[in-house]
Amino acid sequence: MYKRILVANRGEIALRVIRACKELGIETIAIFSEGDRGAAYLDLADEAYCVGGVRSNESYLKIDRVISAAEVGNADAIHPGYGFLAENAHFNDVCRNCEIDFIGPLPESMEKLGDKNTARKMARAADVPVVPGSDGLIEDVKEAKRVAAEIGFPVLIKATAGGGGKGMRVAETEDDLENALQAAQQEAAAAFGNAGIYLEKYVGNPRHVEVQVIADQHGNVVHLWERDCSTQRRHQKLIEESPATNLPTEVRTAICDAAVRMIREANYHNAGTVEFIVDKDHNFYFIEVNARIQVEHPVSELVTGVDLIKNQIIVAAGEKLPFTQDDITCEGHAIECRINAENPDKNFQPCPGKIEHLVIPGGLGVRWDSHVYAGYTVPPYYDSMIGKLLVHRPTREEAIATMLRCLEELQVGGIETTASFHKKVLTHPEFAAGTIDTKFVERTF
Ligand code: MV4
Repeated sequence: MYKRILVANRGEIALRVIRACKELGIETIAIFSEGDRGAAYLDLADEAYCVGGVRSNESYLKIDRVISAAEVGNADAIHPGYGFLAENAHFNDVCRNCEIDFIGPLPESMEKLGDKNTARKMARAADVPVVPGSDGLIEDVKEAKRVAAEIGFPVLIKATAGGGGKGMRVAETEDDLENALQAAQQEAAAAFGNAGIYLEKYVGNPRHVEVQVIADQHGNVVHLWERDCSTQRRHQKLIEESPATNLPTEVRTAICDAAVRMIREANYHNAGTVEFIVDKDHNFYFIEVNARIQVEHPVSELVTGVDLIKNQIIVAAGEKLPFTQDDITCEGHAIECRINAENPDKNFQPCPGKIEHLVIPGGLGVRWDSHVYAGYTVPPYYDSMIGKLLVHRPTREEAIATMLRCLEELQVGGIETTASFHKKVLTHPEFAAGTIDTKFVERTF
């Protein structure tokens, strides 16, 4: 097992990883930018090194500085958290060349999954349903027209280097196709340095259902059931829950089995997420693999009792998973609300600043994952999430009631947060009925 891990991240996920390491008896090295200097969670690490200026690309994204900190601190491994360098196959490869374990999949596996067209091909090979669409990348308008005529309009043009909703364009009719194609190609070239695009039939108002998996280096792949992340706004998730409500057990099992096949096909070792969209008839289609630990991983931890970060470290170190699929059951219902320093009444405008006063909810089945405290200043340079409020109760109804009680108790003085918005969602009849899809937020609020 590792002796020392460098945590190449900040905020709540850095704290989450430090906590897991402490419980495993592993020493930690934190890194911080000038924008995070003095943050209290840094004191929990055995060492902390400044890696540069406030901007991410001057600190957390600077590969040479992160590697230097790991060398100076004598780290055996680097935990990338989520965001920043977590899905950077080049960084992953640099770690390997420096003989520092990257806590994640092999660079080759990451590279293939990062290319959405390649991932789609792998899904097909694993007998995992994909949305009807092009066989590979689209070369020209003629080919786009041919494929679109075959699958029918509307179609969705997606960037192969995209993901998370970046670089997508809908074409409603054949007349839209040429412009949409050009726009998507230009956007993808500018954003990702890769103009490659492919085509899918557009699925209207889908649900977003993703499967948590974990795989070791000995061929063991286990799923930890699914999360529904349909409550999102402009591709930013707001609420996640498990299990997905109003989804028959046979469908849930079929999606989870498909996710395991995909992970085997990708020769993937790490915690990971296989993302699907689900239409109103419960047909499910593979979208992408997220080759990292995700923000919402605690939702699956609550319903299964599995510590994902500890097991992510265990499998990266080459040990076998300490459980099999038969050991995993999905018990009760878990909900997570992301608490962001944003003003929901001003178009979710970021609202950094000093937290003057803080009251954290508690009680049976309540979890608060956060690095903030009264007197902490939320810096303006990074993601606006200040904490994750989670509940785990026997039923969805009870989970909603407990979450509402917790949102009432939570007090974050001095800045605006998304807590007020969460109360509106959780008291909405459509949310209670569990008939939400990915258009719910923009349709309703
Ligand atoms: C789709 C789709 C409809 N049809 N693909 C957006 C993010 C990226 N991960 C995939 N996305 C979508 N792909 C087809 N063929 C609708 C979405 C989509 C979406 C998916 C999941 C969660 C939220 C979403 C919001 C808008 C669109």
